[in-house]
Amino acid sequence: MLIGIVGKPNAGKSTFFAAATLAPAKTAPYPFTTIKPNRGVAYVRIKCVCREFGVIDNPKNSKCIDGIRYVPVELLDVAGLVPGAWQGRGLGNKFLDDLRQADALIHVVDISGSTDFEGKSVEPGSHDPLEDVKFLENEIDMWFSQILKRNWDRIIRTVDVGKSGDIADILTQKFSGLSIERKHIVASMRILELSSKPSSWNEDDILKFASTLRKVSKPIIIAANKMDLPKAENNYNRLIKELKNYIIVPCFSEGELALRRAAEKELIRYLPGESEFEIINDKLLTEKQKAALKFIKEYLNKWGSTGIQETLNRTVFDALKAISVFPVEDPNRLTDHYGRILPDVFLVREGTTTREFAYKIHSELGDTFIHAVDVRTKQKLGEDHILKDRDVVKIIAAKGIKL
Ligand SMILES: Nc1nc2c(ncn2[C@@H]2O[C@H](COP(=O)(O)OP(=O)(O)OP(=O)(O)O)[C@@H](O)[C@H]2O)c(=O)[nH]1
Ligand SMILES: [Mg+2]
Repeated sequence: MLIGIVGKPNAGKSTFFAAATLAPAKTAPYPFTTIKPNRGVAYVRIKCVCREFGVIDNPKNSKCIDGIRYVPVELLDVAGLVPGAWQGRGLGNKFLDDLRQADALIHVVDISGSTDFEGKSVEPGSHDPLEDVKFLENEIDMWFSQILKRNWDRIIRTVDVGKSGDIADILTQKFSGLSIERKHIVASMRILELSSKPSSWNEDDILKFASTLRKVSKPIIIAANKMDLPKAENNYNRLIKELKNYIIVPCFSEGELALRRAAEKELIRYLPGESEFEIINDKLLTEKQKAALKFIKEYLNKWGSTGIQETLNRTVFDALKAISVFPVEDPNRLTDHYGRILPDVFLVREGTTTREFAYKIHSELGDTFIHAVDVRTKQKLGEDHILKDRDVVKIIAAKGIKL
């Protein structure tokens, strides 16, 4: 799963990225600090099944701390987006190109309103973050609609000739580089009740289709960042009222980054997503660090967490509707071929079947799939069986494939 971090310059995208991944990323209080995208691994938190089965696990593709599994997802931090990016303004097209493979987008918004559209510092509260939400969506909609408009005459002709499939096939081809599937195209056409003859679509239909396709294929969740600054709370309350159907998470990226770095240096004990931390040794801290930690503690008391972990989890589980599935080779000992207990957990989309899951583990396992076994009930599951969240399964295949 690849999640893109987007937003205007100076909103705190790289700070969010660095806090979530602990990968080095340059951050600075001016626009266009990031030019080349940063790619790194972050983790979503889920309740592991180890306690339920009463085992001590040996995770391979993830981590387990105190019965909580941290499952990897990839993050991509890209350059800031300015109005007109779809026409090439700022670092426009490059930014959009970098996002092609993303499954979902986290929109980092400066909720304190202390940066303008171009990311320049302004009086806190003087810029309206609601405008940022609208402009970002519009940029991506325009980018999608350009892909269509540029090719529209050819799309009409290809559909008329009828050799390359129907309109959904042809549009799927046009968007194939953007991690967009046929089902997204079909769903968008159905929502808008669009005709299967592109010659009858007008300009407005194309725009609406682009916008719906964007919503269906690349869900956006809003990280209301810089919540620690003045004016942020007012703006946040206004946004959740105005944007009722959006997922909006209050975030303090700078605070999370400070906590993660302090935990790495063993100055504090802190697990991402927790509502508290513990100072290991007061004497190792400078006065400045103590003051910063005091400020962060007050923030956590008020907001419950820094919001970074919640943003990641809600992107994966609410926006992308993923579920977690644990494959094992030995259904009694819950081990893989090497005797590791509950080694892996995979994030897959809701609706994934056992055979599709087998393909996700290994293409050969998918090709030679016979059936699966539900480890809890020992029931046999056919290839079309739809998996549930936290399922533990054994895949039986024709050839012995080592998990
Ligand atoms: N007060 C506060 N400042 C923050 C927070 N997150 C980021 N910042 C500051 O905002 C400024 C911009 O942060 P970056 O992470 O470089 O922003 P960006 O969106 O990656 O910017 P570009 O790469 O230029 O597009 C830096 O000075 C950060 O320290 C936050 O949660 N609170
Ligand atoms: Mg940046």
